Amino acid sequence: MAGMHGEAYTNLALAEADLIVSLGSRFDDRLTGKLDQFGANARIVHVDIDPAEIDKNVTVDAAVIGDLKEVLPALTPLLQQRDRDPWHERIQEWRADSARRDIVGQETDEMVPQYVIRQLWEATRGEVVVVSDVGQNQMWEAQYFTHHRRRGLLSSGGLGTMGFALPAAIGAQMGRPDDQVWVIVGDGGFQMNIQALGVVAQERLPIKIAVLNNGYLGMVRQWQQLFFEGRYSGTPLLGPDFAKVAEAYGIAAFTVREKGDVVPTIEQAMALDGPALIDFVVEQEENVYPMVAPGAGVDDMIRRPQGSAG
Ligand SMILES: Cc1ncc(C[n+]2csc(CCOP(=O)(O)OP(=O)(O)O)c2C)c(N)n1
Repeated sequence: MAGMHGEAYTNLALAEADLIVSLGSRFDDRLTGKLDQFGANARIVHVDIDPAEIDKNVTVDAAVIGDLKEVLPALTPLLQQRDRDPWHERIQEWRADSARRDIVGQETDEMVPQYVIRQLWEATRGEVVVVSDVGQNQMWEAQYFTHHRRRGLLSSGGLGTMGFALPAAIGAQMGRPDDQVWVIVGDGGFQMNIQALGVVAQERLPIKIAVLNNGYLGMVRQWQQLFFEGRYSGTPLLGPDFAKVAEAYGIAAFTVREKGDVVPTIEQAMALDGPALIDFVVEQEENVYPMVAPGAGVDDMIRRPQGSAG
């Protein structure tokens, strides 16, 4: 992932690349950062099925309009093999700082949300369909859950619509009845479509729901903390007892407050035949890093403060 919450090495590579080939991206502000700095050292090739996307945000050097299924097989035979080892080595060096994904949360007893997601990945080995919502939970899912299966992740990437995850998971579970479907959602987004638990119960869909409950509209709180001097206006969130709500629908539910209970509870939920909800009451003020501040260049990233838990 590149852009505002992309990996540092991806953004550094974008900033230094001499050629950027974009396959179906609309170059929105969350990817480009400061527009006039984006791809400043690069020629840009833009492949897109929709001609209206070309030169909309970023002026490109070459555009190809078409379906990738046709464009890629036509273009790839024309490419010449070249030695790019030095460039790849450079990227590997930049990449070193993302290695902490494997050890996240080990230095602390606090239950940080990144740890919960990493444990979900470990427990499922990624052999599930994940449906993430919108906000910090969505960014951490992208950073800490490694996907190797086709169509293993559904997310509201374009419009970023909070409340997306639970209804989308209902569709995913109906379309893929043999797969385990996990929802990863914040306490804010979950409350936007919490009534869909009724459909889950009524249709007996075995969806597993992980609520990352930080008691805030976390993504907005993070902006308030970093760019608005900590004025938490409208972001603290009084939620219901999510486990009780789920139980009221006849759905098995757990509340996890201690780090040591994360793995056993995930395993318990996975072993159930029917749906299950886990309310992870996580550390409240964790942030997503790295972060490109709105309007900054993509290589100008705010890094995780030294010694912080996640
Ligand atoms: C329907 C809708 N309203 C508002 C927003 C703007 N927005 C983006 S993230 C976010 C906060 C999300 O909070 P929460 O669901 O608790 O998740 P967290 O960021 O804490 O993981 C908001 C309000 C949005 N994307 N969609």
